Amino acid sequence: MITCRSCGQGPLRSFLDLGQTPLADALLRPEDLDRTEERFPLTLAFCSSCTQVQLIEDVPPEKLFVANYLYFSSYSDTLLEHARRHVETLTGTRGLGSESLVVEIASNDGYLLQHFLKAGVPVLGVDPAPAQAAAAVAAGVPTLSEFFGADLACRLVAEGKHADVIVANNVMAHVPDPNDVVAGMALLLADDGVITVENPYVRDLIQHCEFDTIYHEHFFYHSCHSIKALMERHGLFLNRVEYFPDLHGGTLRWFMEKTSCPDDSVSAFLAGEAETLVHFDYYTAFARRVDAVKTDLLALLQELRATGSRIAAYGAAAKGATLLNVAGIGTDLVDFVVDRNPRKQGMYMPGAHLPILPPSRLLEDRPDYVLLLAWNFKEEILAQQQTYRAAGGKFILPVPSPIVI
Ligand code: DWN
Ligand code: ZN
Repeated sequence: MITCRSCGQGPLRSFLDLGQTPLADALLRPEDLDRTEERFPLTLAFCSSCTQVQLIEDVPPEKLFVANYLYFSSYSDTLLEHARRHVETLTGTRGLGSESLVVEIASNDGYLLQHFLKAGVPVLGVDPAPAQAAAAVAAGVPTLSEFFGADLACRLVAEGKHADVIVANNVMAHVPDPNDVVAGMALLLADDGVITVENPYVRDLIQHCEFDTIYHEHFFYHSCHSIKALMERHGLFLNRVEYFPDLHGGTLRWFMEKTSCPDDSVSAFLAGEAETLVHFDYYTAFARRVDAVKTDLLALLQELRATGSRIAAYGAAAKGATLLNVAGIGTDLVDFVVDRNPRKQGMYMPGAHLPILPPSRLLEDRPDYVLLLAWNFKEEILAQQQTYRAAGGKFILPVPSPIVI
């Protein structure tokens, strides 16, 4: 029996097998194209004991988040504004000031902590990806380039540090040992402090068929029940839930503290989940729906190509790698991907080997259609691409079902 990474029990019941895929963020250099890419099974399962949805197989985090990890948070204005608003609210509601300390786990390039610094609040970032940590330090954000866990928390406490706020955005899906991370949070958090955790909501993944957000970096796919169980195991209590339907395909922000004082949002979400996603039956039809989206998308692209249309894609996103590889979309259907992260330009998508070019190529090459791999930033990207669309260019949204807009 394969046991659950969160509660240590199970059994785990798989409900979606996406095959063997390359690591979604392992973009290729030109000289890598002839080499064999490592592939790993991508299978999603449900824990019968704590209801945590998770991948069955482990890929070592060092393979995922260190060497050539090119995801930088600051390439989305939407995300930057979301982070700024969160900092503004926390600074006000928690009365943060020069005597406070905010720690962010997976602080990336300082995209969020920079706003606390501007408000005069001391910060500490923690991120194992060297390029992102270096970019944060260069931007004036103190950052430790290592993985967060109980060991690092002990060292910080031994230095007399306690966090008034701990922020963990898009990281509690990414850690193979969540109990070590949460134990560290509990150690580091001041007695009257607050932890805010943000992750895509597993309910929206299932409801909107966002199967492309499944990749090896994401060990976990969280619900309020799964986060609550994980946190309570370490003396932390879920006191508030906020929902952002348009962020990353549907994101929840959970607030935890050392004393239990849940507001109505907690009972509302838990009640909704009690009828749905805490039961295995909720997931059993998902595989068939994923197959339908894959089939429909492939048929649409093949039909467009058969009539002589040229197709590109937008967003060298991790979710884009899953979509291309799981649906079997390659250079036979899509000519290239554009992305505004200069570190990704000149590289190639894992598995599908699509070249990654600057967004300017959409107006230069004028493909007839653009498959929007970064659909989670649809509004921001469509707003940027008004000229391309005004000239007749069309976008294809892949999920929840393929449509041309
Ligand atoms: O958990 C994670 C999620 C939240 O974000 C991380 N593991 C990695 C990342 O996943 P992703 O790569 O699917 O994320 P994005 O942010 O959806 O990727 C968007 C891609 O599109 C980035 O490469 C940046 C690019 N982009 C662009 O070229 N022009 C993005 C925007 C908004 C743009 O205007
Ligand atoms: Zn479990």
